[in-house]
Amino acid sequence: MSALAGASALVLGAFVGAVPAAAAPGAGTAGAAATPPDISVTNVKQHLSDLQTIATNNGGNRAHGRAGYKASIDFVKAKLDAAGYTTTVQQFSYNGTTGYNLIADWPGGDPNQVIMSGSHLDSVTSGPGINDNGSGSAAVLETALAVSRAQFQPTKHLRFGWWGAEELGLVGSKYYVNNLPSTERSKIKGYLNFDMIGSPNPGYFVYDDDPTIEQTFKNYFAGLGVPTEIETEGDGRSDHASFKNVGIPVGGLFTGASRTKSSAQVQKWGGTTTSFDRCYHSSCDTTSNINDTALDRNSDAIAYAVWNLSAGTTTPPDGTVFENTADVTVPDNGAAVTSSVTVSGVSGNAPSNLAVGVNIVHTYIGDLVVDLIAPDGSVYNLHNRSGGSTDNINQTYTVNASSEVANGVWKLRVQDKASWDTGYINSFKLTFP
Ligand code: DTR
Ligand code: ZN
Ligand code: ZN
Repeated sequence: MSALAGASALVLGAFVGAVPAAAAPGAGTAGAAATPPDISVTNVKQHLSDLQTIATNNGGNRAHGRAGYKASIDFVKAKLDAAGYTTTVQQFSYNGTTGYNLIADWPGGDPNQVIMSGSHLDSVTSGPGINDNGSGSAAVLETALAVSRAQFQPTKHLRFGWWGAEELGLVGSKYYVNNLPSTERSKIKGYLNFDMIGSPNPGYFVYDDDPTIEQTFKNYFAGLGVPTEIETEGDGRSDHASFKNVGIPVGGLFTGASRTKSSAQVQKWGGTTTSFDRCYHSSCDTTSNINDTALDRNSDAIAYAVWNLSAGTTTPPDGTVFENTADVTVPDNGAAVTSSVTVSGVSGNAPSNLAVGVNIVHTYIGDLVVDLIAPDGSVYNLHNRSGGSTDNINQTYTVNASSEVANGVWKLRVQDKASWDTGYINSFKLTFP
């Protein structure tokens, strides 16, 4: 049995979720939020092609109770077993037929802090369900495989799920949650849902549920320069509702279904003022019903969220630190310049004692005005032309930022407002105690 071969089990309805004790094999990247890898859209599309073949070979669909669904479960499970996951197939019965959930645990991480990502794997009976929801299933699969390839060992425990019978009313995910003892439910610190993330005429929607998860996804798309909108029709419309209903923080991404893209949205995202997915729940929901750019961006967003949200809240002794050490020249008697840090994975608001580390190299600090700018644009003045000919500012300011949401882009703004002396921002650091 190779070091990577995973253990697996067929569970007939007991709860699923005990965290395997053994650590993942290999050295891996322990603890901090190492940079997530790029998720290969080529690999994701290969999974979609395989799911298409499964549907074609099994009556044209992958619906609950049909051969194509069980073949889809077996396909995903085989890849995860080979990648070192501990997989469990959970059976349930609905409409007189057997349904299946697939749960995959990545060995290691804090068993009391679980970050779970999931997608429904079933299609409707009228077609192969490649966007709905091969797209989410394939992207989550490829992210899980990327975790294995990286031998990623985050602070928190990673779990992945593929749900049965979502199209019949979130049946599989409800069964999973309802069979989790409350002690196990409380260990799930976040559930990320991905249902239709490759729509041919895509929008970029972020679920407006848990603020930390929402901000994490928004940070990712902000980094791409891609505008997002809040998902307004999502409540209750997919598997995240099963988790939200028992108090588990949820979030997710969506590129749209049968609703029509507005002209304002066309301005924002391109495409046409037609439905986001004209093949929603139709036989034409095939591999040609996918926008590769949307699939690629959302696949990378999944990896970004998994890597960042699993970094852990076990605050290091000196607090959770976000720092930018890039030098930024401050023009003499000129325009203001900024240094930014993106805060993510910190729940709720910033503290009343936010530590703001400022290091500015300058030969006359009496020229300088220095401000902290919160993500919502609020200005906190740190230094206002005092100090005369003193050299350099190297100081930690304590700011009461308790009215500010912690996650988002924070900026240090510096302006030189008198002639003859110059300098640069050497570093900007925020410490959340
Ligand atoms: N219910 C999903 C598709 C769907 C429709 N609206 C939303 C909003 C958010 C996520 C998913 C959806 C399905 O048909 O599988
Ligand atoms: Zn559907
Ligand atoms: Zn769906």
